[in-house]
Amino acid sequence: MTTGIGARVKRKEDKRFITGKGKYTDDVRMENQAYAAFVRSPVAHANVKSIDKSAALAMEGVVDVLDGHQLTGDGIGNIICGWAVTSKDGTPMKMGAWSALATQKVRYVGDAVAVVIADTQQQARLAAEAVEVEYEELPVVAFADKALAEGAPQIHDEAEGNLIYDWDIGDAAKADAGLAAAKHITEMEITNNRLSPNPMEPRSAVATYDEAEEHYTLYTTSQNPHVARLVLSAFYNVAPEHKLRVIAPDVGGGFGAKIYIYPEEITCLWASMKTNRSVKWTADRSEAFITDAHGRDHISTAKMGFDENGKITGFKVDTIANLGAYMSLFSSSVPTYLYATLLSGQYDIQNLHANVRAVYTNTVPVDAYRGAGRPEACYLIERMMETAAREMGMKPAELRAKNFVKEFPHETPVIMTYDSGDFDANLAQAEAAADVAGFAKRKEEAAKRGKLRGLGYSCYIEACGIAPSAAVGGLGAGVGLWESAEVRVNPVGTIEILTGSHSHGQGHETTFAQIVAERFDLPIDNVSIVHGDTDKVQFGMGTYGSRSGAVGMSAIVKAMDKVEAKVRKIAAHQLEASEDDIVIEGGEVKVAGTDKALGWHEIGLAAYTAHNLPPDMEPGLKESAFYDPSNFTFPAGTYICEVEVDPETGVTEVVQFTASDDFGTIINPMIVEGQVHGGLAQGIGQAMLEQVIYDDDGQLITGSYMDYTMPRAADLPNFSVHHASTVCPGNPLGMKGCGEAGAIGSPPAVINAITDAIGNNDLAMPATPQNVWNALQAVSAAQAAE
Ligand code: MCN
Repeated sequence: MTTGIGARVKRKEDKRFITGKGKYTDDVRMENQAYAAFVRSPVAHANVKSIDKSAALAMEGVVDVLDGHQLTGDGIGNIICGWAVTSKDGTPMKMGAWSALATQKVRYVGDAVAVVIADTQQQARLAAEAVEVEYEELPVVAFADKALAEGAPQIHDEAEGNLIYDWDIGDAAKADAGLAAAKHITEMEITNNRLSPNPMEPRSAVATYDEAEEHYTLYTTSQNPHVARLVLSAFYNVAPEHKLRVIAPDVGGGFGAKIYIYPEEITCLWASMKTNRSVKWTADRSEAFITDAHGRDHISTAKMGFDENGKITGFKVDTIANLGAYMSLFSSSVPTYLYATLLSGQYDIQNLHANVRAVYTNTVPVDAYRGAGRPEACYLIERMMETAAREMGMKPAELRAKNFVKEFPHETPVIMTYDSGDFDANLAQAEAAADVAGFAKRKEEAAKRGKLRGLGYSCYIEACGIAPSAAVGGLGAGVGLWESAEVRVNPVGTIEILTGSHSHGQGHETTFAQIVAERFDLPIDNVSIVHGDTDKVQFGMGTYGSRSGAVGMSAIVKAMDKVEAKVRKIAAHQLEASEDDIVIEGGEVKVAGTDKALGWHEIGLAAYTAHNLPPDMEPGLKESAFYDPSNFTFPAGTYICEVEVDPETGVTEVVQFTASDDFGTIINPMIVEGQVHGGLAQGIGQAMLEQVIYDDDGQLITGSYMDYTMPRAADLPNFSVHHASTVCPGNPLGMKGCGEAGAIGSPPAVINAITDAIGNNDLAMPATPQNVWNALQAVSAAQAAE
């Protein structure tokens, strides 16, 4: 069986995962290990008047109780936001201070004020409850629109009226003119529900301080251990970089929530030095709900104008984005450069303007969650397109196709340059696979069973593999967005790939090995992938924004180019041939057209024995590369959802879901389909079930799986997943990212299908039976009033 590009190779890593042999952070047991339990605010906004540790300190097993004054007193820095966004009036974003342990004020339920270190987890948790904190409660605001209202409680002194920035993109005058010239205008208010990421493995940290070496080691659930080390060192002053090792071992899902360096990791590292004990902390599920960064939470109004032929004349969007109580690491970029820049969708829109106001509220910080900004953009534009088509009496697919971008590269008015795509091909493939032609019959049949059947589209485009570094730097990014790789050919010819990417479910150990096995025509088991340890791997940027394929694998290709060049030189020298005549195949390095050959392992050995290398050649066979892409990649596709609604109860079933995606060159179709399945499950979860709910006091109502509804297998149909790809011109493999597409493209398809079924375009996510039933009642009431 071939294991190269395009092969459905079974995931190498699954043997350890499905036999329970994965090694996760919580599996790490250190000598002399103690446990941390955080003392968290039970109220959403308060001054901290006093902390009485005496009862806790007297309890059995308690090593110490540490607070924010001690932490800041030791010079531990405030938590940073890594992307500077400038308001349209030229002022910088207004960021309030965030200390890992709050000193004077708490700003959300769950904000930590102290940490207990004890011999056992149970002792630490019991003692945390015995720490007496006196809070002077302050008025609370938990909702984005209310946070901007006059007289709303002030959350940070630095951000007057809770406004972090008021930013815009595009041309307002042109968008207004486009709307003024329109024959038809569709206007909508659209909310994007707040979500909790819920990776299967909760966040965890094990920190160890070696007093003799003045060295720290942190095992943690991170998607980017190198960036974690950099930030922990450069900004949080935990330790200089060369005195800090960060290891992200097996990580059980991240979905964005494990990009950030949270208060808990900082505190555990510092506490390990303070107590001279290894300190372990693992969130339980309730703690995860109140500490993991949430996602989405937008309120938008949008107007889209069309001419008499259905061509878009202008598009205007006004969005309020809730960033929670503090600005998390990439929070500022999500509703700006990852959202508004995608509002052109798959369409040729000349006149577009978006305004975004980001606000503080007394809620958990909000940051990137699978898709990050792009699902919000896709949801908005695809709900608008479907609604507009209905209002104008056009077929939704026809309206979209009329406005599709057809030529590439295409520059949008919101700074993106789409490099490739064939949107018509994806639409046609999805329509055929979904049997759209047979829908009317299925609807009729459903009606006989008393069910309302609906069909909804979503034609999504997204941008991933965020790049190039110089361009994103110009937009305010605090980091470069390249990736690094090292290819080590061992003396016996086996190969280790050291990558700055981090796999936490995406199957890198398989796909990365596939491109190496193909390139050097070797068995895939001769290749291993090393990642997630700052002591082993050179600096890298980590995994998020579906970048590991397009960026991480491109760095490997670059390093392989260098290895191959050296291999050719060694072989040409030893076989007395021209480098141009050397071919690498079947585990050998040969001279084309002759029987002269060396085994691949002989080349490896020759490089390290160095007995017979070309003059001036250095021994060894190891090369590294840094790859900075020239552009984002633009995965796109069409999703079609079919639902059945029970009009008596509002209960809705997704009966069919069809996807046609363009991911460029596909390395492993099985892994890619798995990625799409996972993304679809999360997107359908957002559309149908999931929502983080706060009450007016900032108390989290959905703090457990009793209240926060995750999608289960029974809630989902068998997905019908297809590919119609165009090659990405921006990277050597021609790949586009696939890790987020499902979550980005699916929510509008679901809601468009339900609104089609019930005959009411006004339906918010999640489409719970109650919401759907209410929307149905509104239709009946309107009919009765006519
Ligand atoms: N791939 C491929 N062919 C392509 C594109 C990708 O074979 N044309 C393969 C890649 O080699 C890789 C996988 O598909 O094995 C995903 O690649 P890519 O789209 O580059 O995404 P990343 O590896 O960078 O993963 C990040 C992405 C994001 S941003 C989120 S969020 C997410 C996701 O991946 N979180 C996940 N998928 C997840 N899957 C799991 N199981 N767990 C998560 O936390």
